[in-house]
Amino acid sequence: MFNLVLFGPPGSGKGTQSEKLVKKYGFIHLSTGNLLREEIANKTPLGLEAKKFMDQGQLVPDEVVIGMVDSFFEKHITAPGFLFDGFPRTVAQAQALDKLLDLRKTEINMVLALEVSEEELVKRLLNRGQTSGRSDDTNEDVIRKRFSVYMNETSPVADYYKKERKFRSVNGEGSVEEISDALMQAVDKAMTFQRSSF
Ligand code: B4P
Repeated sequence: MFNLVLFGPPGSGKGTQSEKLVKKYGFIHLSTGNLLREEIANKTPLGLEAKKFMDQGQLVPDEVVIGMVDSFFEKHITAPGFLFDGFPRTVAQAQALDKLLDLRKTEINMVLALEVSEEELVKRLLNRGQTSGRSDDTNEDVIRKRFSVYMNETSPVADYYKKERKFRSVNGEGSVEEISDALMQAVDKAMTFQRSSF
């Protein structure tokens, strides 16, 4: 089993690149953003609660997100490996994820971070907001708020994985194909290393 975290600020291309990685490696894609948007679309109590935070560019509380991830695992017991997209976003979420994986006798093998400048991120998100209908992408103040939340609450997650020597950065600017080639090279290398160490 190989478990990968795709890490990076809002709009860095996690969703875009996840699709390519899932297609190539057959990972089960776990995007907490997509799961939350599904809850909102279905007007569940969880979705209605989450929407209040998301519309303001805030993170949804850890216990809500962790509970949602736990039930996702229950539905995918025989998964060959997971691609975590937009999760974990806090150190508490990273610790909870380690515990959930430990219970299933597995672990995070690699964290790949997409590096993109803030100006490019704002441009991409405002651009997506014109067509996606996502309320958190249409207002530049909300987008800037999401970046400050990322700096304060999410960037410490990088240090958490750096300590475990699982973290690698990849340039997230360029064409979608250039970036996916770089990500796939890194994954191939880590998978080869994992196989040779057994
Ligand atoms: P997410 O759904 O995770 O979304 P994101 O960070 O905005 O986007 P992503 O990085 O996936 O960007 P994408 O590929 O789509 O989170 C949304 C909200 O949900 C959060 O703000 C938070 O409130 C809540 N949430 C989610 N997970 C949570 C958690 N674990 N804990 C608490 N709260 C949580 O790309 C963006 C745009 O760029 C697209 O339009 C794409 O076409 C374009 N693009 C991609 N690659 C490009 C490239 N190479 N060049 C040019 N454009 C590119």
